[in-house]
Amino acid sequence: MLSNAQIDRFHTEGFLIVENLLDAALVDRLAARVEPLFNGEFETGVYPDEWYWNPRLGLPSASGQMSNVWKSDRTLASVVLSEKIGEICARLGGWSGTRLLSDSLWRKPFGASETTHHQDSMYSFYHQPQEIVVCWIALSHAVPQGSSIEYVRVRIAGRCRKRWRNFTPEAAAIAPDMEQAAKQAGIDRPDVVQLALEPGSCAFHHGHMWHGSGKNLLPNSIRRSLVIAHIPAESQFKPTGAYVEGGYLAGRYKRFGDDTMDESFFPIVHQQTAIDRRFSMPTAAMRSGQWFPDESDRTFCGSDRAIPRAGISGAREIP
Ligand SMILES: O=C(O)CCC(=O)C(=O)O
Repeated sequence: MLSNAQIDRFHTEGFLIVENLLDAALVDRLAARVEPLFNGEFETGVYPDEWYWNPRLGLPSASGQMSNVWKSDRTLASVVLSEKIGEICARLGGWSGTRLLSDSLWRKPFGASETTHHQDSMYSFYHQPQEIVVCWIALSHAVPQGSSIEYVRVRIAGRCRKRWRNFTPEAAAIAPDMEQAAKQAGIDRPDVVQLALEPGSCAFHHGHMWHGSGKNLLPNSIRRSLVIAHIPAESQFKPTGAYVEGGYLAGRYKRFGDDTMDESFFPIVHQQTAIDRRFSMPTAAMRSGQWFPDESDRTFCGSDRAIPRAGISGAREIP
């Protein structure tokens, strides 16, 4: 599954590239569903939760995005609900199980605008424990200039010489733009790394990881990606009555007086057995030990290391 070195890299860098997560035949099947879906062809008869852009109304160069498309299409569901991906997220997050929070399908043709830098944890406030690990899968060649995902180089606080405690979702909520948030945190020139990923390769990132994508500057190209956001299996909604900024996507499925997250909307995709759980001890120790002493230390900060070349930090150890 994942080596300790990969898990260590994720915790140090905030993201981890895994090459060839999906095989070529599956990627082709997924990619073949993108145009029909944006055209409104929902195989199951269930609409996705969000649907921005369709070929009848949208400008040809506009970005298309759908949320929770797994409900609409079985090919997409086979990957979004994948136990393997859920297990990887559990290993990276140090969880005993994984629950799907949401997916996001992206279609960015030539000329499509940037996705501004943000932290996914800014938009995923309505569950606790408030943790999130995200998998960004390339469904087409993802290259710099072609709107590939890009990360702001960071390190977990415990590993830094200096701690920028303000570089948190809360700070970002005050100053939504990444550079502004970085400046507030004392980071003058945040490093941005643009990934190059083959179709089927992916990057896992921590919910606090600043990321986005540039404009698609490559003529005759459509950049496609599938993004899956996972949370710990035991997650619940925050107690009834709490106002939760950015809680809209998940919050619409909250039942009155009930904090449980309904399996129909937030399915558990992976659950460790009691025997397996022994093997997560080092990760659990990391979470409760020196790396994450408390919630406030779950803060990313800038790195003094060289920007990695895309693709080199991945591994091929996924079965
Ligand atoms: O693929 C992209 O352009 C951005 C995806 C993203 O940042 C997200 O879904 O949160």
